[in-house]
Amino acid sequence: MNHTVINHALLLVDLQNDFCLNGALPVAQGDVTIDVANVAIVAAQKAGIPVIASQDWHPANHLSFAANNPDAVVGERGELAGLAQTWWPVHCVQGTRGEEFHPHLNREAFDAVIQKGTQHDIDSYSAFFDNGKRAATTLDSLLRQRGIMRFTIMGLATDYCVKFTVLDALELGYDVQIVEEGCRRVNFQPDDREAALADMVVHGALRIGLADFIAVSAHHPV
Ligand code: VGL
Ligand code: ZN
Repeated sequence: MNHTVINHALLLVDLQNDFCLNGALPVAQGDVTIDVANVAIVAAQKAGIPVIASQDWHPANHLSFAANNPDAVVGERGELAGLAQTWWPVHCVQGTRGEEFHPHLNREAFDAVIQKGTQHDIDSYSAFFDNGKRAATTLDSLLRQRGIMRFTIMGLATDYCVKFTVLDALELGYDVQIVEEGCRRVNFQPDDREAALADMVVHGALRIGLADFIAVSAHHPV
């Protein structure tokens, strides 16, 4: 039989303290995603699938923080860098506990960490580009160097960083699978509800379960 080998990666989005219980920008049930990620990591390691994590990593003066803008209110929308911007509480500030990966997450398993949101004057939801697509992270080149055009993704939050990462990936030609139970929503705006997952699927992503990833990875050539 003639097998076409397509290299695969596991991409874990922003599994950091500030998006979990008692964090600065807690996502409801965000902690559940840590356990899901740890199970997926075991399956990935068995299959030789690299584990890549993104990390929201802002300087203290980041202008997406409501506190750094006169009149900005957390959860409301304004404009930043000529783009629509939701104002956030101060979160994931470099050098703080909030920016660190959740203590239960098996971070020793990470092959690479992609930091984003480091430019103070523009936000960056996607792990590929900032929101204005002015600058790219190293994620695309890292994946291409390894011949990886397919990845399974999960993390926080479904309606922001997962969604924007997935939409960029699809545009860049990646084959993307989303582990539904490994994602949770911020849901700040009422229209964020089901829209995020539906958007990703409409653009070509596949919704899968953790069990599907485990089954598929078992057949991945090491
Ligand atoms: C995120 C809002 C602000 C995320 C990051 O990781 O989804 N959301 N910064
Ligand atoms: Zn952020």
